[in-house]
Amino acid sequence: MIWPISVCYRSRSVERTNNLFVLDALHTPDEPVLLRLRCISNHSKLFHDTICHPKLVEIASELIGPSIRYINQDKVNMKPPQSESSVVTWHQDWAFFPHTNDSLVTVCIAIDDSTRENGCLQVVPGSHKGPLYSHFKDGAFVSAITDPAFDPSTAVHVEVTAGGASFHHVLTVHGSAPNLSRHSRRMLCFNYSSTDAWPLLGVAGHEFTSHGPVDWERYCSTAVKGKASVFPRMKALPVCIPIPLDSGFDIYQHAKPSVVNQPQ
Ligand SMILES: O=C(O)CCC(=O)C(=O)O
Repeated sequence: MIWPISVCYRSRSVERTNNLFVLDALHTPDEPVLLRLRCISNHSKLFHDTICHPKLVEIASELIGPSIRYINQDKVNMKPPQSESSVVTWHQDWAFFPHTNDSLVTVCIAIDDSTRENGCLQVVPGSHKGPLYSHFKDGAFVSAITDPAFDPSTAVHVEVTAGGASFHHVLTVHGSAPNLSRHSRRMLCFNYSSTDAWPLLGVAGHEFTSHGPVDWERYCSTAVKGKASVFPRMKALPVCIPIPLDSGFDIYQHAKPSVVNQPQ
């Protein structure tokens, strides 16, 4: 895969995390250190084509149904070598983007070999059956499970060689440990939903917001297979609305023991 060097290069002029770049605390203009590229498909045709790739779409379709769209939440997660700050705390994607039903799947594609040593994805098998754990602390959404009843002891490591992919359900509890190895760990994350799963927070647009108006054109522009639908399928499931966001909303910035156990 060709790396979007021109996109990354732009991070040199950025001093704070923004809608595109999540910066590591060590980031400087001379030595950029990025933790995440947000909504990269809006900035790079290569990534947009990847999200629409027929093979990926076909597998997603086998899992969630014949008509699917992607959610504008795609990203490249990057764990620099020997970086304590690259923990992704335990969470369920469903807490971030509730829909009218849970026919949603996340695909993670390894750009580098993803191993225990460099902080590969970890998932809790069976957690897709629920419950939805609380991601709130002191009345604010903190992007991490805070529920003291949550027990990560059955989590498994998902080691994937470069170019390989793993798929997990939107309710699956997952996270990842810091990269303590000497090699970087980069991974693409895409989210697909059935077109009859309507987002409760609106249809996010190309400008990347997690909440947006219900806009038919936006909705259709993210369809990758089958038919769009204006008849949401409803399923009785626990949901939460992820507001108010804790200031500095980002999954990495809560990687501190005061929030919850972290992936080891
Ligand atoms: O990068 C990882 O290890 C996990 C990514 C993830 O779960 C997320 O970004 O929501």
